[in-house]
Amino acid sequence: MLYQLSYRPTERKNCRRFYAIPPSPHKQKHRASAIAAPAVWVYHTPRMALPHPSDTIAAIATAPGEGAIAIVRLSGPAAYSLADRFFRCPPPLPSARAAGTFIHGQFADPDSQEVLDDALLLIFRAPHSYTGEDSVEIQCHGGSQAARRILDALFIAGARQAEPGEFTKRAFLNGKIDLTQAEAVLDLIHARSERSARLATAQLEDALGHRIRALYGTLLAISADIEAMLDFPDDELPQSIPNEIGSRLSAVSAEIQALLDTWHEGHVLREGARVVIAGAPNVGKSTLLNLLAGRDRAIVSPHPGTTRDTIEESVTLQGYPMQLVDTAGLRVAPCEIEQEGIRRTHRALSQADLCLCLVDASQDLSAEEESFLEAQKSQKTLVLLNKIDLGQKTTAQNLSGFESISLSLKNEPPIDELIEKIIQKILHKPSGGEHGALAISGRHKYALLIALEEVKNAENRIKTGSEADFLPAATHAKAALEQIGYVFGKNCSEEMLDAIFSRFCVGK
Ligand SMILES: Nc1nc2c(ncn2[C@@H]2O[C@H](COP(=O)(O)OP(=O)(O)OP(=O)(O)O)[C@@H](O)[C@H]2O)c(=O)[nH]1
Ligand SMILES: [Mg+2]
Repeated sequence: MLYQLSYRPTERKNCRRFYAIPPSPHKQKHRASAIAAPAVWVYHTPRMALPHPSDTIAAIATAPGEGAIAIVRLSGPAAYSLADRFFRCPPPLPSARAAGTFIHGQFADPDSQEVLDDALLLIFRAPHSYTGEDSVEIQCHGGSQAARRILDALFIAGARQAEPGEFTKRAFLNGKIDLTQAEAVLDLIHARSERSARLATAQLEDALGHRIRALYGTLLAISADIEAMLDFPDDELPQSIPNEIGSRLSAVSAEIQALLDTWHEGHVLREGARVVIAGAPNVGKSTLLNLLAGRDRAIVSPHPGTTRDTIEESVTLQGYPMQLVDTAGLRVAPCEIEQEGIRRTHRALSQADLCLCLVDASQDLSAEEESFLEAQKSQKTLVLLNKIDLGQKTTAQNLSGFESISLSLKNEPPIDELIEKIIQKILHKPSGGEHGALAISGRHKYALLIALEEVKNAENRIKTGSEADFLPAATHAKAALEQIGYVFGKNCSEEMLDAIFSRFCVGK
């Protein structure tokens, strides 16, 4: 029931407005005119119970190894009492200090009086902390011992080792961030390029969550209006209402599709793209790998069959992380080693986000090249017509159905144009298309694909204008809402959250 969603007028900052039809069953005329009238505010973040709300958790937040400082995090109801017990400093006690205060002192065992380290203590007060709970951070000397000893002392005094991602999970469960923002924390830690980091930061700033929650709010309002239509006697419902709701559902589909279109970019920025360089022997594959890698990674020689194994190289092209894979030339191979290399080429091609198919354009296409290109028609492929300094017998006209670039990798190749084309092909972007500041992940894509299907089903039902179709339409709209809710973390199961947060490191 819509009106049972939690209503928190005092926390409007965290609320989203949505529209619904008033619930009175006796005022049908009023209800018809009230479609799209403002009704209630819905709190957008989940209010699940913490798995162990009384636990105070602790962990080392800095990476293992030698470094200038290490940080121990402590969060939960006993954070201040533990700080008071262990941290020796001039009065007042840490618990009496203001939030945001840094205190210099000594972390010492209160029983043995042994000083474990000279340290700084930083105070955070609920709800204005990372987790939303009372927390402290202890900055001690780096290396393997100081932080470990402090942590062990906290464990003996009753704190518990934090699970991977538990600080961020608490932030999510306490309503500090939504699930897209929690995932952005992980994206930022794993960012492989500046562009990946920029995407993660934008998501952390709520760019994606804001849009998804707006979508949820819009669909929630539509869903409420479909429910209200169910109470109308068939002959009294003006056809304009199903038509209007159908158009609003169509706008929701378009918004979901627009979000789905950002997946390619998100996939490349998060996981990197696999770009496989393939073609006949001696066409210049290794030359291309070396050019894009900016170093002599693979052996280049005029002897066909030089590269026999796959050779991988990580590069970042215009901020997009990529794994380049040079391969053995495709031909009927004379020896077993080369045959195995060609098998590996086919395996690499089956996992590729893009195939760069090189052709010696100074020659006609061979029968093998034609059949290889035929097989590549269903894959994302960019053909590079190389060696045009030696003349050009194969041109773009010989390659119907493929995008191609004519070049000479030996003589001032148009490297910027080539890289731009590679990125366009991988991202599914038209020439000159903008690269967005928002991109969904595989998890979001999965939920949004189901949501899109459900919204389209709801739209098809509503547009019939038949009363018998309204209930199925309402069911489809609800199913879509559930999926969109999963994206920002509404009503997620404990298993779903565990699967997400277990990918975090301990201390985050
Ligand atoms: N003239 C000319 N020669 C080129 C060009 N690109 C590459 N080559 C030469 O072609 C030969 C083969 O180049 P590679 O990069 O080893 O070719 P490959 O496709 O990796 O060959 P395999 O590993 O044997 O399959 C080398 O002598 C290169 O210098 C080009 O644009 N023009
Ligand atoms: Mg080679």
